[in-house]
Amino acid sequence: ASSYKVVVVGGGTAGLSVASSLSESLGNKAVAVVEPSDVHYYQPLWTFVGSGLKTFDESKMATSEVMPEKAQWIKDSVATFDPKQNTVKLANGETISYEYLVVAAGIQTNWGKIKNLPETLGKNGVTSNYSAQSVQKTDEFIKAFKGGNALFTMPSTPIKCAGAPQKIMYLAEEQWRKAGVRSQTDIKYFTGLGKIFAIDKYAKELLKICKARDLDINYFTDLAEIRPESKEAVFNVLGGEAKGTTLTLPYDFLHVTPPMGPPDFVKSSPLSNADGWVDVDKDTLRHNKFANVYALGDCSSLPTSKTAAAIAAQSAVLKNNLLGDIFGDRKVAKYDGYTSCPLVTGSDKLILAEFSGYTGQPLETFPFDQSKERYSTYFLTKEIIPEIYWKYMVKGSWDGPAKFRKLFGASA
Ligand code: FAD
Ligand code: UQ1
Repeated sequence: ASSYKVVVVGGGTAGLSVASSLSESLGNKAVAVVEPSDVHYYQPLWTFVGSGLKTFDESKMATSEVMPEKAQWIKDSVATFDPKQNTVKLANGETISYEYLVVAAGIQTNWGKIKNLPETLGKNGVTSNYSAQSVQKTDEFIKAFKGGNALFTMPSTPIKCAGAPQKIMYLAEEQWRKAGVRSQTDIKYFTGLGKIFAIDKYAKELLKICKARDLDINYFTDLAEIRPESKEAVFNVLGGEAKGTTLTLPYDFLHVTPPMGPPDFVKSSPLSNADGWVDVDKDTLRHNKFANVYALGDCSSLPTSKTAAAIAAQSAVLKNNLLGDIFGDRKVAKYDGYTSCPLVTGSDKLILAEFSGYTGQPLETFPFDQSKERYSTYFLTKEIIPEIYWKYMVKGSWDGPAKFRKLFGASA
């Protein structure tokens, strides 16, 4: 069996941000990245792709181009973990051994949990920005829409980028207004949760926008089924007076955010906690049972909201602590729960939520109130951060904006 100093499982945002620096520090072929996909996606761009503000091509890069030069790319999936033996087994049956393991396998989108969704996605007005296969359909269906009932959903499960299900609603509403079909259109948002956004500072502003733009927000209402023949969506009501009943509504346009959860192969492994996520310490990112295992990003148990922005901060902590294990030359670093969600509210404005998922307190970079809609933060998110991602983050040299926050002396 082949053997590596470090095996990284997953070459997405989290895996590459770790593997690039580690392979620089540890030398040629000391680090292996197990990643089955030929294509690497910058998923945060999909909000812009789904609204026609960026092209799909701008969101992708060949994996071969972003894979760190000194890392060994193993183009396969991990099937099982055996942390007692320090090995992983690949789908092709091969076993690989490691001294240190980093799990960065992302979150699993469970399309099949909504009845009829897999077969209706991308057809007759049903779409989702959460898939490379359907994100361009969102733009197509928004532009073709001639009025009627437009529904946007958010599930009750944890998801990546908790703001994305509503960002596309704001962008669609603006387009329909400009196209002159808004007055014939009823827009409804359904979330399985009890709030529009977890942090009140931003939720308050978002609710003002929804009110002003006549967007009807419904809580504890979780999409369960699509009936493509009658063009109806069926929701389970999870709270309030109608709890336990279902709600059936006609749609002409339906943007679905599918339920998500830990990847099956993580959930069924000895690495998972009771909820199925890789069970790591929230400060150090080290596994709670296996000391030579770390995890970060969407597949981890870290109790903060799952974003690329969070990974920038996590990655710096993980690399420090793992290299500390190897070289014994540095202090333990701790992750503060930083995460960010650029809430696009139109084609020229955005609310830049930045906060700690650990304290629930804002951790804003800039010395102005980021809960107000601005063009500057829109431009930053659409034009600057993608550059940062491709030039620095996948190369391991973007730790997030904490140093700018300290420089500007803004909040906390
Ligand atoms: P991923 O980047 O998804 O990578 C996981 C990798 O693991 C994949 O490459 C996959 O092929 C691989 N893998 C899976 N199974 C296996 C296996 N068995 N073996 C080996 N490899 C495997 N974040 C922000 O910060 N800001 C935003 O504005 C934002 N907007 C978003 C909008 C949308 C529509 C979406 C979908 C996401 C958005 N995000 C945003 C979230 C962000 O994209 C994710 O949080 C981030 O990509 C997670 O990184 P990850 O490495 O954990 O997972
Ligand atoms: C960020 O660092 C990041 O990762 C590259 C994102 O992912 C797309 C983000 O959306 C945001 C907002 C940040 C935070 C960066 C700054 C400059 C505030």
